[in-house]
Amino acid sequence: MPMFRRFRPTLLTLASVLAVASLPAIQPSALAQRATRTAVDGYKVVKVYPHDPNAYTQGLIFRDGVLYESTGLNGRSSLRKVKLETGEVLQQLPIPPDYFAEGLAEWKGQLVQLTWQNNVAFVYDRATFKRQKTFNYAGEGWGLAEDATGFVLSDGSAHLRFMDPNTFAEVRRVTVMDGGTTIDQLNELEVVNGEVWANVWHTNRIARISPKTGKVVGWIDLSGLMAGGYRLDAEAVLNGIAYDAANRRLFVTGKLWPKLFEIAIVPARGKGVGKTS
Ligand SMILES: [Ca+2]
Repeated sequence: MPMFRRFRPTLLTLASVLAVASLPAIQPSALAQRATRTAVDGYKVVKVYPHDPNAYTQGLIFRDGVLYESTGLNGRSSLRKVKLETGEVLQQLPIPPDYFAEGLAEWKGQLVQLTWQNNVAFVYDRATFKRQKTFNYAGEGWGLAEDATGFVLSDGSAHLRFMDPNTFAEVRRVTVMDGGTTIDQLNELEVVNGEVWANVWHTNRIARISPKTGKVVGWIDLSGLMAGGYRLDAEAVLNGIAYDAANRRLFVTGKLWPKLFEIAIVPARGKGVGKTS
C-alpha cells in the first residue's frame, strides 16, 4: 500500500516509535498465531529471477508464460508485461499521475487494475493493453484476484469483498479472522487451490484464507526471503503473489525488490504447494 499514509513525523510519533522500539518485535499476525495455534508454513527458494527495483509492486499475476504487474505511486504507476526469466519489461502502459495503481487480476482476456483512492478500476485488453472500460467501486482498492465466480478485492480492512465480474458490484464480503482476531491490512492477493492468499501489509506473512468463511486456515512466513537487509525504503515490503496453476509454480516479490522468487511451501502439516525440485 501507499507510502507513509499513516506516518506524520511529529514528536508524538517519535515518542511512539521509541516506545515501540523498546518492545519485542512481534508482528500482529504472530500475535494471532500464538493465540490460535494456526499452522505457520515455511518456504524453500526454488529459483531466483531479476525484478525491476523501481517497480512498486501492487499487483502480480502469471498467465501463459509471462508475468503481468501493476505498479503504484502517483506518477510512477504502470501496467506491465514482464518476462519471467530476465525481468525484462516487454510491454508497458504508464498510468496518468492522478492515479495510484493497485491490484491486478484477469477475467476472460481482460486485465482489471485497481486504483488506491480513485474509486475506479481500469479494464484492458490483455494482448494490446488498450483500455476498454472502467469499473467504479466504493472505498479503497488494495489487492485484486479472481476465482471461478468473479473478483475478490481487499481494501486495507479485514474484509475481502467479492465482486461481480461483469459489473464489479459487490456481491458479498467476509471478515478475515484468525480464531478470534480480525486480520486487517490485507494487501496483494492470489487465489491458490481455492484459497485466497493475502500479503499482510508491513509483514513477511501471507494469510491463507477460506473465501467462504474468511477464516485464516494457515500462515506462510517468508521472513528472510529478501536477505541481506534489503530495506532501502521503509515501504519496500513483501507484496506480490502469482501462481502458475498449470505448472504448480508459486512466485513472490516485493515493492522495489530487485528479485522475484519461485518458492515452494514447506508445510507445518499437511500438503505443500509448489514444486520442490
Ligand atoms: Ca496476485
